[in-house]
Amino acid sequence: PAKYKIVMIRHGESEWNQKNLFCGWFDADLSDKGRQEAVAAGKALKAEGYQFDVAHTSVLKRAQITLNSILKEIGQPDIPIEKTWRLNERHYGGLTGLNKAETAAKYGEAQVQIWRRSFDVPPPAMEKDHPYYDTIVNDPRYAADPKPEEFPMYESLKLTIERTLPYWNNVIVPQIKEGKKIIIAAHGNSLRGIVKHLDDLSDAAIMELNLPTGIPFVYELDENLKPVDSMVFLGDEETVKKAMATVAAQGKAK
Ligand code: DG2
Repeated sequence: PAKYKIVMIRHGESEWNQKNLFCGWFDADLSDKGRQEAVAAGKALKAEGYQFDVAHTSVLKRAQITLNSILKEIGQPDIPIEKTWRLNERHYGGLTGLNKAETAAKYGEAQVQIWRRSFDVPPPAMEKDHPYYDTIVNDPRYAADPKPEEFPMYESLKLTIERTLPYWNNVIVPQIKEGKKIIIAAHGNSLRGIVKHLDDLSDAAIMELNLPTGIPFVYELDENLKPVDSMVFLGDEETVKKAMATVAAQGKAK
């Protein structure tokens, strides 16, 4: 039987999602549509009576703004919010800032699919002359953490999971076991990492999963934190399917 419940959400559409650019650690804002998605997510959670004791998010504003807007809608703007780079989006390396469709036209859709969805093939590294290198590497929010030796210049999903799971295991799991009600607002690929872990998906199976922006999903877990119910979206099936297909199609050459 289910003992625990946890809610997760990928941030609403960002300005870079809208422009179809690889975003990674670039701190893009939400688009107007993304802001609306965040409000709608909050209303959907409110309608189902969700309340939380603590929230977890990344250090990137698209996730934080989404979370704040949800907490406002459900009337809980003041609960503790824990922010960590370990929930950041996967670092898209040298692809950061490139248009996904243009990249597919240039390198082929198959290559872009490998960069976006393969489990362990990383994107090319972000070199020092990359237009966003300084903005990201010298961002004061990373002054203490991650340490220079663990600061990524690129990440595959595998590498993303290796830095996200310690946070899940060491910070979130103990809170779940204390009975805390938790919401996580994060990113397409940091959440795919958590989903892969919880559902014990194979490296091949996780390639097929595209998380839609701004639609909350719920896990019900048993006492051993094994899912009793996985990824139940708070949205009608048709809308969720369409939103997932839209994300998948971002890697088409047009
Ligand atoms: C997107 C995900 O991340 O891209 O970095 O471009 O969730 O922060 O919008 P998010 C990005 P894909 O892996 O779906 O291409």
